[in-house]
Amino acid sequence: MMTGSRTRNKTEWGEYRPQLFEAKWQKIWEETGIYKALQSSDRPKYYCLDFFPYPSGEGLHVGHCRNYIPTDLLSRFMRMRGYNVMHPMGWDAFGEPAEQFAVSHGIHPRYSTDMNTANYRRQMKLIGTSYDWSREIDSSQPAFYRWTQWFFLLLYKRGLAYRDTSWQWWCPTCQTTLSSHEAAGGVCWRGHTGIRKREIPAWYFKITDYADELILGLEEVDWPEKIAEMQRNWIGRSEGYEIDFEVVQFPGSGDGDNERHITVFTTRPDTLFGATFLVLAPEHPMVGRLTSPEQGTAVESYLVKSSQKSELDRMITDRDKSGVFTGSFVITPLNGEAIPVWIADYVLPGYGSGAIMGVPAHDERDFEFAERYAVEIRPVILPYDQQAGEGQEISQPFMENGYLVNSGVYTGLSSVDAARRIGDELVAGGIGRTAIQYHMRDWLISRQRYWGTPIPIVYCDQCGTVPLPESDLPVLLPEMDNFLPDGSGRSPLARVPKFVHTTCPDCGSPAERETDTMGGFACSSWYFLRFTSPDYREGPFEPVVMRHWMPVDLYVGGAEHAVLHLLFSRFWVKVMADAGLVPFREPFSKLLSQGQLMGPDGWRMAKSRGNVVNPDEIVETYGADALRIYELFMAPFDQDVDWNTDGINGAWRFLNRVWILYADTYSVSADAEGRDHEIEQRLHSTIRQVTERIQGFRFNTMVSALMEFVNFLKDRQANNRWQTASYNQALTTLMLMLAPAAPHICEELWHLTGHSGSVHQQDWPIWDPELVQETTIQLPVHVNGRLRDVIEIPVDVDEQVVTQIAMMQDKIQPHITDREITRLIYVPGKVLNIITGG
Ligand code: ANZ
Ligand code: ZN
Repeated sequence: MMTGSRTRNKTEWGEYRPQLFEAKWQKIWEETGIYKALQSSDRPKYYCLDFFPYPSGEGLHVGHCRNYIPTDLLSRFMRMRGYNVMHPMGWDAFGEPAEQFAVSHGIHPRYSTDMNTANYRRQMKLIGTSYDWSREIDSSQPAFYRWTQWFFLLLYKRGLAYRDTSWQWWCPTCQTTLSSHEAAGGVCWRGHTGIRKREIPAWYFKITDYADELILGLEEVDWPEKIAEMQRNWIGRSEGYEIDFEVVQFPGSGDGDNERHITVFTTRPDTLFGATFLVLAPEHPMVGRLTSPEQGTAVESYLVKSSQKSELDRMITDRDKSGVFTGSFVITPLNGEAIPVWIADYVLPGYGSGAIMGVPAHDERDFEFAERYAVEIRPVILPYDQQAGEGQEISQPFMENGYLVNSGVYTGLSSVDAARRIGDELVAGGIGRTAIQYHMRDWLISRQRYWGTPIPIVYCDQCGTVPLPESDLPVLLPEMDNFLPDGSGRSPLARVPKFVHTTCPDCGSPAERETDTMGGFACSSWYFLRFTSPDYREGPFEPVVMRHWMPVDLYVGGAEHAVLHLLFSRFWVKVMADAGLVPFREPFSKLLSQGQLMGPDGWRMAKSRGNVVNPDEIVETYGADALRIYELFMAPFDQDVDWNTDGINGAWRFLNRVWILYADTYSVSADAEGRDHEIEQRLHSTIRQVTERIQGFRFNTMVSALMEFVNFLKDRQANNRWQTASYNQALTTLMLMLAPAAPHICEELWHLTGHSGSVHQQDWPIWDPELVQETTIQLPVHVNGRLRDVIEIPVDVDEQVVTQIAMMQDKIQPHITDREITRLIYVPGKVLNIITGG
């Protein structure tokens, strides 16, 4: 029986009460600094990063934990695998949400930000995360934002930051500019009507210069295809032609530039002979010159009407296509036909040349427009299976490939050939050029708000726009009591004379500072570099240390940042690489997005809905380990799932079983003798499963492998076959395998069972291939004697389950649907033969 000095009996051991030891271990881990990443080490490095969180006033809810728990598990696992792991945490503290929170609580954002970060930090510790807190950063601190300003200057020096005055949405109620997304539907995102456009100067970053590389670089990284695809679509690279249409005559007045033609951008030159009208965006510079006196009033009122719509609204395809005729005509190249010029707001000013050729027979929007205004719809491409002349009545545009009709010498060619031939002809004649267009726009960075990084630029009457020298950084955000915007369209900083008035660093004469601040995406575009040397003062990062850690090996966060943060930071890193600052061109080697955790009612957790589950309460009732196990087990990592209280109960019961197992049976391994081959086989199979499932981000099945193993050990105990060295070895190894997922209970057990050091600093167990049982087998499936598929099945399932799995397979289904299954022949583990009748 149980012998040995370190053995305890069950009553001494006590019940599983995580509240008694979780906080204790958290404190010890912090004091002993076991999660500190080493600045230099012979171990291979592993940089595991969570998206930079904005510390909201509401604190963490259990949904956020679905991001932090898996990365924490992985960091712990990699440490045990012998890696020097850096797992840091910091705060994306600047920006409008933080400012809004401060406003609504009547406090200063500095104060509320510090309060909220303290709460986040506390909660993250509460759930047992292993962050290296010595690297904590806060983007709203001068020690951080001076380098954000430094990067602004870098972009400026490289010609990638410029100031431009353009029309932007403005909400008179909020007294600030809005992005086009925030202005969708002509209503402010906060519900205010009466928004209008306002011409405001702003700073832009030239991300479009990197459009091609931002697409190509996606091939180099291990990212979810869904997110890569969103980036490609957002960048929207499109190859086509610019084609010039000669204007017949200019009826209107306007700036007398000598432009004689209108250029359109098209991806479909093969449809040229089907162009029955030309359309200008309302903002097109030639609108005035092309408008005839008779059409003047109609055009004028149309321009006013369309200036009220948001860009998003104009792009939506199912909206009514409205427009107005200018009174002018142009000549279609190659066929010499005169076609009318219209103005319509479904053509956008910022894309291509802001003008299109309308081909209603082959383009959806042109089709709707032509139907509404009774413009001719002339098919020039027919499906291969349709005879020319047949079915002239068109009820919808034909947008596929086909062969050409009504197209002069090109008639009869396939549309693909025709596109090339017509394109070549236009280029040869000097009326066309190949062109590449991108949907992505330059990145507007100016915000007329207080709580952000000041832009390090001054305006001097003598020298114009002057970037500040590095030695003048940081430009400190001035203290302000009332930091609300005042409706002037200028940033609140403009009201601080001591901030605004300065001297020009070039000539010394009086100058004014830029008063806008940068949007928060500037801070998050480089913060991951700062973690490598958070206290470094000579630059944004210490170059040698940065090279050791970067790029980030694993980056985890929500998919909602797919085309914002994840694109902006790739752009900044490419600029840094071109400036020779970093030796890589992609910051995040591997990216993963967790599924969303919905409230118990199936809705997105929101305070207003009252369905937010708070980790504080869960930890208090069940302990942090139960929360962690539940969140890992609830669903595959990337799937959405609802919170369920039964689930957290189940997680607690599992840990309680583990606890009791040790309390009942743990004896010091040195004391028990004898080996048990079956236990060893199960143990090594489990090590393999757990290891491979962690590596594959299959945490839910990783937990189930551990549960099965615990059940197996319980059975052994029930059958009184546990007093062996093998059994004790299994218990010791189980603590190691469970430690990354449930760090507290394992540390407590580690010490209760007489071990020293931290369980988290032990080596990860390795499996002996000779002892690993195959857990699945490949089973050939025949239908009526012919091999149709080979399926993977668990070793120990019965005929009924095997048949069920087999019948669901895509390769089997066609051979059994609508047929009666007359016989099943199953040779266990060897073959399944399905015999059908009829
Ligand atoms: C004639 C045509 C015929 C077109 C046809 C399409 C189909 P992507 O792929 O997005 O680049 N277009 C060009 N500039 C535009 C603008 N500023 N606003 C709105 N639409 C614009 O789309 C390129 C196509 O979008 C172009 O090819 C043009 O319509 C339209 F059967 O030209 B197409
Ligand atoms: Zn000057």
